[in-house]
Order: sequence, then structure tokens, then C-alpha cells
Amino acid sequence: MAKAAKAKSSVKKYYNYIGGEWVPSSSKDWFDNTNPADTNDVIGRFPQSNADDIRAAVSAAKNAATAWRRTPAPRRAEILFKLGEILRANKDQYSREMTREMGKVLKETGGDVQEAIDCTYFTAGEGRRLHGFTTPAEMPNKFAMCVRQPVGLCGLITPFNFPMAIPSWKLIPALVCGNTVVLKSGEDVPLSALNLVKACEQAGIPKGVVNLVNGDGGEIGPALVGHPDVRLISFTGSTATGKIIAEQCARDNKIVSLEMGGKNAIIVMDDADIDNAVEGSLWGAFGTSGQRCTASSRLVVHKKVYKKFVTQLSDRASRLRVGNGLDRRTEVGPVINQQAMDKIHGYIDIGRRHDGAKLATGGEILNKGSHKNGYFISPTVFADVSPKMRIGQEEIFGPVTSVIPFSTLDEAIEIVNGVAYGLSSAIYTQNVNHAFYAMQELYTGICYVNSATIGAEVHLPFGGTKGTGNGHREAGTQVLDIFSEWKSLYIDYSGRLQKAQIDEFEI
Ligand code: UN1
Repeated sequence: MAKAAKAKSSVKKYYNYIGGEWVPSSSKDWFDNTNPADTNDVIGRFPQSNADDIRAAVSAAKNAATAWRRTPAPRRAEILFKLGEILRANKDQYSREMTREMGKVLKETGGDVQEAIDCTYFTAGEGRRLHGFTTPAEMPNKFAMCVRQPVGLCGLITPFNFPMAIPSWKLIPALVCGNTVVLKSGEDVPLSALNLVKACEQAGIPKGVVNLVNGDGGEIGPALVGHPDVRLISFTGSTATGKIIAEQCARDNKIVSLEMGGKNAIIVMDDADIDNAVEGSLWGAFGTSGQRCTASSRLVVHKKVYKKFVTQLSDRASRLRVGNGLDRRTEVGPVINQQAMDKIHGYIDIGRRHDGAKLATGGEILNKGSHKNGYFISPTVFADVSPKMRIGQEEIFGPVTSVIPFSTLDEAIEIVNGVAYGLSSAIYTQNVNHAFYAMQELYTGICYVNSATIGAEVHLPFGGTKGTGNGHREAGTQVLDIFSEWKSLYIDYSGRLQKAQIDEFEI
């Protein structure tokens, strides 16, 4: 047996989770999960699923729906608290496996798992709230109130960049509200979603309530989105895919919640603490190798401090250690795959040749020595970018940021708002009037003062305006509005017919 084939046969196999059983795909096909920092490192082999697997998972979720819906919410939450404990106990293992399959550095994968833990504890707490409300009825001896009810069967489609946090943002509220789910996670990061689902099994979530189907989005995504028994699709990913999903859901009258692209910006005022602003910009632009919806991909800097800022930022960016995220000294990991690498490098070319921006640092594909077998791009700063250039408008989703000069705060705000997206924004300033004016005028779903555009916390709503989403918010208690529907209840205890809008009340 050839060495490569022998090595491959020893690779661990993982399975789909359908109706409480770990099963291969009916296709009998598999795909390899490889490490983007070293493509010779195969983490595992996962089922290359098809539409039949989706149908089986949906059917299992449908069968489990009534019992789970009827389980009192505080009891559902108890299981979720147990899930939180399991996630906490396995944080180190999950983080290492996530770094291996996704590339980001261990500190960040630790943060990713922590975000899933936070989300689980916070949202499980809703099991004892799920607040509705009472309100007076317009007739005597009549009671009115409003309660949440589950929407039904939810299809969850998640991306590669937050392999456990984003699935948890969708899964936990879906479950606490009493829905059953089919999860399809990013094909580059199947192990983290599987770890989460396995923890659900260990916590005692009943069979069929949570189902996991692995595989290629193009193949199984449409089967999930188009399945008549699926009532809701919650999607995080690219704008192009989100639009296709939204169209299909509109045709089928499904509930759909979308989290898509961003082109977030930090404003740096001339009164800002520049060292702090540079530090924040580095973290916002190059954390997760820029592969965050919230990444600081534009830095809008006051002309008075522009030169100093660009010099400091470029110097710091050029010294960031790029490498395998499993090495504790690494500051920036690889990007996710060859396709991402080509796209990002394509944008670097556009910045240079088409837009004519000034490449202040980076711009290289790193493929020598320890970088040989991975997808590495050096942290890239473009300077003298004008707001309408393509690199100033389009989402790059890689370690590339653009510095744009401005003269007045109003001009800066116009630049920040002048893109198709509206996820996150930030301003560095020591002036309270500037800070409050910016908070008022920046049209984004999230806004930071004196920190970068990344780092949202799970108990506040997450989502964006304009092209970023379709009006929903994940996280916080606001996510409950995605995964539950209101039911208004009227109880007439007058013992006679009372007609709303018609009967007159004699005082
Ligand atoms: C994303 O990039 O889609 O605020 C999620 C942040 C993280 C979540 C990012 N807590 O950057």
C-alpha cells in the first residue's frame, strides 16, 4: 500500500448525527477535513452527504418535535445548562481541534468556545423567563396575554469562521424555545460542530431534537432550504448565498434570518489616543486573519494624525508573526482554503493595479519554509485609499485593511456609512461630543467607542443594517424573536357573548 493511502486509511472517521444515531451518508462518500496551516495534516474524514440524508434528518427532527415542544422550558434549559458544563470541561480539546481545522490561533479558538459557553449559559437562563406579557382587555371580565410558541423545525446553516460560537448562537435559542433542528455547518470546519452536537448528546438532549448533516453546501444546502417540513432557515455566510436562500424561502413562505457581509470601519479622530487606536486596528483587522464579518477592513483616519498612524500601523503589521495557530507564538494564522487565498490575493491585486492604492505593507502569499503547506498571506495595509475604490467598498474577508484619510467628523461618518453593509463601526476619540454624535449617526447594528469593530458579547443583540442582514438580530434576548412566534390569548370569563370593537361599555 502506498504511504499516502496507508496514512489516509488510518484517518479517523466521523459521522452524521440523525435521530440520535451516528451514521454515514447514504452516498457512502467521504471528504477530508484538512488543516489550513498544513494541508498534509488530515484531521478526519466526514460524510459527504446528499439530499436523502437531509430528508432523513428532517424526518427525525419532525418526529421529535411534539415531545420537545411539550417539555417545559425550564426542563429544556436544565439540559442546556448541563451542555454548558460539558463545553466548559472540554474547552481545551475543542480549541485545539478548532485551531487544527480552521487555522486561527489557540487564544482565539479558546474565545470561540468561550462564546459558545457564554451563549449556552445566557440563553439557557431564558428557559425560566421566555417572557410574554399581559395587557388589559377592552371588555369587562376578559383577560388578554401573549406567549411565545416555537416556530417548528429549524434549518441552521453556519460558516467556517466561528465554528462553534455561531452554531451555538442559533442552536441554543432554537432549543430553549422548543424547536427541533437540522444543523449544516461549514464544510471546512465539521469537527467543531460535531463536538457541539456530541456534547448535546452527552447532556441528554433527546434523540432527534438535534441533527447534524455534514457535507458540501452546494449539494445539501438546497435540500435543507427547500424541504417543505422546514419552517425556518437561519443562515450566516456570504451575501451571494444568503440572497439565494432568501429567494427560495420567499417562494416557500419560510421564516428566514440572515447574517451576511460587512465592510466595517474604525474612525480615528485627531484627538484619539493613537497608540490605543493602532493596537485596536491591528486586532480588528488581523485577528482571525481578517475572516470575521466584523473585521476592521477600513480605517478612516483624520488627516492630522494620518501619517503617524499609517507608519505605526504598517510597522506593527509587518512584525506580526504569521504561522500555524497551534504554535503559541503565532499571532496570525492561515486563511481557510485555496479559494479564499485566491480571492484575497485577487483583492490585493485590485488594490494595487485597478484601484491604484498604496501598498504600505504585506500583500504577499507566504509559501516558503514553515509556510509551505498552508494558506498564508502577510498582513496587508493599503494607504491612501479613497472611499469609492473597490477595496474600500467590497468585503475581502482576509488580512487586508484600507486606510482612508478624512478632514471632518461628518465626512468620516459619510465614508463609514457609504457602503452596502452595516454590521459594525467604531470611533477612537477622547471627545465625548464626538463619541455621542458618532454613535447617533453611524448606521450600523453595532458601534464601539475606543475599541475595534470586533468583540461582540453574547448578551447584546448581534446583526447589521442594510446589506448585512434582513432585519433580525441574533444573541441577546432579541434572538428569541427569530426562534419563537407570538401567540395572543384572550380569555373571556363573563359567561356571555362580548363583541370586540362593537359592544359599548356603559360607565
Ligand atoms: C462573525 O464574524 O460572524 O464580534 C462573528 C465578534 C465575534 C463574533 C464575530 N464575537 O467579532
